[in-house]
Amino acid sequence: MIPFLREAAEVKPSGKQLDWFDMELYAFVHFGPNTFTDREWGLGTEEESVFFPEKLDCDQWEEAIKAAGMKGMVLTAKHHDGFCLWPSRYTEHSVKNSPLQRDVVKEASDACRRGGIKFGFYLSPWDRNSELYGTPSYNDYFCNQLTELLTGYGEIFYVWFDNACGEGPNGKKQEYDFGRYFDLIHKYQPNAVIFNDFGPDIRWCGNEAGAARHAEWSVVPSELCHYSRVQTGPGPMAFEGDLSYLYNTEQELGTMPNILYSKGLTYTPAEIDMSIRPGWFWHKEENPHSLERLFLTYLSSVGANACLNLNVPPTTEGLIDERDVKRLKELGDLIRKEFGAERLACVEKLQGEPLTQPVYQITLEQPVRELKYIVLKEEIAKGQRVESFRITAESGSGRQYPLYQGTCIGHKKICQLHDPFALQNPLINDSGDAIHRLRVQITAARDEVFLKEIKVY
Ligand code: FUL
Repeated sequence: MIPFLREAAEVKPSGKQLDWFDMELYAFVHFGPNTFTDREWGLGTEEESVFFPEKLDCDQWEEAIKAAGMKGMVLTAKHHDGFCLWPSRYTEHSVKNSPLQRDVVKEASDACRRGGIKFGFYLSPWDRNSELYGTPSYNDYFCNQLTELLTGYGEIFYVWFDNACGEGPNGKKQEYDFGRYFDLIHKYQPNAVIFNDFGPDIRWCGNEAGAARHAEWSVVPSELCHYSRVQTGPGPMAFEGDLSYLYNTEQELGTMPNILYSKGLTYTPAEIDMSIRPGWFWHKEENPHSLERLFLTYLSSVGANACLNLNVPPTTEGLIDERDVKRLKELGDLIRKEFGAERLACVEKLQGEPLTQPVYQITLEQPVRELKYIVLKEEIAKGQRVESFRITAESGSGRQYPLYQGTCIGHKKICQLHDPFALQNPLINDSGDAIHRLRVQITAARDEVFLKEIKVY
């Protein structure tokens, strides 16, 4: 074993990253002047009077979100237009000068607490309204606003920074002082995870289409996640190559060829962010995506070592659109139906296998002709280690056949074996020979493997 791979296997998540991973699915809420002007990016010149959600009811948001099984809400406290959903002391461009005259951040965070889900916020550093934008004083302004949000709304689980850096009203771009922003969060909300395209705690997956990579490693080169804490020395080929080209959109990030060239590794898992509709903000003409698309997104994000931040935008009335409410409920119902009851089985680790290639035998209590999913989890508190695995089935007569091949496992890998939307699912085994046993064989790992869970559905 190359010693560096052992070191890579030891790269570990923080406690708050583990808590975040367990949330799996939570809601983005894009709301602001854009909702009323039918835009995606506001100009910053909108009158405060446009913002008037007459039926605003954050409990209705919370209920809709919870029906999908989501465990948190991330509200756009300020989008690129600079309008604040809370009455900030540092600008006039906020709810305080709108006909609403209410604090939306307070109402949303209170609704989350009442409903037992977590609350976090998105704060756009790009501000098309502030006259200070593009000058060093803007960082002070931004820190003041950030402090208001960190200190006035109870426990915050997540601070989501948009990396967009466009021009402000004076035509200048801003140099963001992210180090200073992060320090404030560490000071006031030490349990909050921070999202930014390049870490420190959570990184962007590189697309808004809902897809994780085939191998979505949480352990990635520091060349990509330069805001995260580096936990290893340089890879064995670090000085024979260069990874400075790495960007979130690369297909391979944490895979072996890259980590061997890296100057050091960080633990920075991916979030998949996507909207339930085509736009991030609500537009009357848009409809929610199909249940099929949303469920497949769930499988390809939560089921591929990432979390899903699914955006649900309130309407001009200040309510989640009934079409979206219905879709969220359908999604929650389907997830509960597909993963509500696992098959009883006895899992044993076979003796005598190499530590990096263990084999687990799963004996089903009742033989079955069809399986829906096999869900695997690694003990990620010990690091992410599995590089590849295969699953085989064994019939009563001892016949063995392949079921699935995969790469990463990490927090959770959902191996999909059926299509819940097909009119008739082809039986995995139509020979009349039911499946009695399964074998999960790890074919490569960076060090000793610790699987936490194998569940069969
Ligand atoms: C992007 C923004 O420009 C979009 O408007 C949206 O907020 C998305 C989540 O992030 O960078």
